Amino acid sequence: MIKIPSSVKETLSKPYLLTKEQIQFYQQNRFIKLKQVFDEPTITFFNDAISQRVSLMNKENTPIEQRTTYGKAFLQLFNLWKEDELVKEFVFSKRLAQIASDLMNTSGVRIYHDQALFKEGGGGITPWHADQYYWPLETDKTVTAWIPLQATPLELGPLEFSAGSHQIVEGRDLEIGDESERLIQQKLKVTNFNHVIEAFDLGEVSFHSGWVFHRAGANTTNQMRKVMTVIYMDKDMVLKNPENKNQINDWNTWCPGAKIGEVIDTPLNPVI
Ligand SMILES: O=C(O)CCC(=O)C(=O)O
Repeated sequence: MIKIPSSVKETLSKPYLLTKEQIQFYQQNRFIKLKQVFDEPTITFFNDAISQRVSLMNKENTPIEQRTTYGKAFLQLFNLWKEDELVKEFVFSKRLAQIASDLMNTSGVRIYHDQALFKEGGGGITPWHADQYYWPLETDKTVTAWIPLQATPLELGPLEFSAGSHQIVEGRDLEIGDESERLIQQKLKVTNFNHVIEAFDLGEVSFHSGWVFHRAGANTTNQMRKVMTVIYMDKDMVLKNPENKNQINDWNTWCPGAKIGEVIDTPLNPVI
């Protein structure tokens, strides 16, 4: 069995100190990109581990041109931490969880779930959307760590943000697809929110909250854009009455057994 090198283990738990300005930036814009969250050996090690797990879990075999816009955006595999002890160490990284908690100003965070999002060579755009439309969660204290497993230039389709757009309510109720891309883009055009489209260095990680609008460009290369994500919520997050079929599905899938009006404290949602 492959073991995680001790220096990589240390990196996963080493604190990453945020400045007051960085926390303020996140609070205002509801996203932040942080450089050097992980070093090269850590990314290389988990690129291998996560890629292997994705290969084992992936069941998509429809040719890309025959898929929907959502299907063209990425291969999407969930809760790798349940399947793989190595990947679990990464998803349960105290360094990442501490950043998530500090940005949201909570006393701790729980895992909502994790996802690998592998945009294939020739893969399409990820349409504009806000994640929390899918989540039966009472407050906006939610954040996704988006962790590229390689340096990610614009050609690979890095994540893009509409800075501060969590203030817009219109468009929140749209599923990811052609309509969300068109309507949200139209809406954002007539606002002053900055559309941030930047490459990611190796080891750079972004954090975005549940209601901020974001998208990604197409992957115009013939190389996979490999990304791991971890979705955190406030450790005191309460389950709300689901408002749509996606939220019912999320309840059954990511926090089965949780009760409406109570803190979500199931075996799938450990405090990190
Ligand atoms: O990786 C992508 O293309 C999209 C990611 C995303 O929308 C998310 O992590 O919330």
